[in-house]
Amino acid sequence: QTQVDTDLARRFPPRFLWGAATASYQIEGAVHEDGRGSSIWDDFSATPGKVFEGHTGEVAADHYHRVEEDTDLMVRLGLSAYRFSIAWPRIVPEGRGAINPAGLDFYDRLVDTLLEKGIQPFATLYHWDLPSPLERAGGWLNRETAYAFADYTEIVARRLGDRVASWITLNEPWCSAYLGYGIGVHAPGRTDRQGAIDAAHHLLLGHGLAVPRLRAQVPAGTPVGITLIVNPVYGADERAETARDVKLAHAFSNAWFLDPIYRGSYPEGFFEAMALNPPPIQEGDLEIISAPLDFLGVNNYSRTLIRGAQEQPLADSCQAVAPIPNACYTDMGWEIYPHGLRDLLVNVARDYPVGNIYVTENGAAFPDTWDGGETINDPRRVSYLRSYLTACAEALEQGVPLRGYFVWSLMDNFEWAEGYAKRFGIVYVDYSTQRRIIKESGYWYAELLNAFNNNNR
Ligand code: PNW
Repeated sequence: QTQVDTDLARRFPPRFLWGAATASYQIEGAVHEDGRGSSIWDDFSATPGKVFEGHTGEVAADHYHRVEEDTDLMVRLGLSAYRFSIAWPRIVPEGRGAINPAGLDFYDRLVDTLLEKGIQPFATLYHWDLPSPLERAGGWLNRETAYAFADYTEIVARRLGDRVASWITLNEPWCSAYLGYGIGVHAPGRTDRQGAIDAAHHLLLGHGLAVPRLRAQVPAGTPVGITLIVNPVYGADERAETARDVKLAHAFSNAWFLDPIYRGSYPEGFFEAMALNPPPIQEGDLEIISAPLDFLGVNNYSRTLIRGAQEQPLADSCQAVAPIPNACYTDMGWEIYPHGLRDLLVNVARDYPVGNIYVTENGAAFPDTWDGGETINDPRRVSYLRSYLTACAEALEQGVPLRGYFVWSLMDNFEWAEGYAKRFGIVYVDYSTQRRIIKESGYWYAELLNAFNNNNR
């Protein structure tokens, strides 16, 4: 085992960045402190029936009060980078207008602490916690939200721009648009498929408007990118119906966002195939959306396998998924398919002018239990990470400009609609005491990073 992982470490180039990722609402808690405003996730999780057993982010992993302890953990793990997100309602509690200095102070201190400990801060500006007042005005269905996001971005960048290593505008706009506005399993819980198309456009517009506002505030050369969920799609057979549905599922899962960002147009025939209308695109929007970026952040957990239907093409990649013989699944019910990460990295780097790529999230939920001992045995997470990192090494060997990898997640946290029932951490959180316990996978990751550092010092 150790031998194999020394060999794995050798397959990554000298300047490769090793990190872990989190998001504000999932770990911070302290939702009423220091002038933070309310977000759509506070509202959604307070709505009965929306989140598993009524869990909320009110306390979460209490990271807001544990920056020293949590950054010490990162040092123990040997991380060279940490990806976190900034809570918009802490910075601009009403979404627009008055700035809350205490919110900026929190992230200022986090960034300084990371730098003191030798860890590069990767900041995501929007990981789903939209200020509630903006949602009451229509949320991402309202074009004005895109302008509010760009204003908020400038406020953050003015304060932190001199120290954040790399910036990510949005995390997974597909989830915000489709899960939040299309099928309502995420905040704000709206169910209107046309709404998802419109929300996606305004998210993309917000991203495009934010990019020059960011660049104007940060030192020249500071990398700016976006993080997308990229879900590789495969056909279960050779039938024409399957090929047609694979194409549509790829457009729905990936090209819906990749095409406007990197080609300045939505995928051809996409809205018609979805039996929906194009969003309200104004002149110049696609030029704004396709502003050049320095890197693409890829989040990947699984794949989609399609078996085409005879009549209707699928209008939703969650349907018409083929049963998979001998497949293994995580606690989320997501198939473990490491080749999918290799394939998507190779394909995205071939099909789009992405420049550099980071895997900004990859990881697995398993039902970990703590018996009061020194660590938690999570062998399935170790083998998941090993297999997906092997896929990254293969992509690198095929010439993919992959510059770093962030495991999801640094620690167990509020897994959105699943509440605290799903654990993604390489560090266990005992929510009754907020004690952190490094899992076996955390020790494994630390050893891998140590082997990497020994090879490259
Ligand atoms: C991502 N899907 O969400 C998010 O960026 C994280 O905040 C989250 O905790 C993590 O992955 C694990 O869920 C996703 O339906 C949500 O394919 C849904 C999907 C993928 C990722």
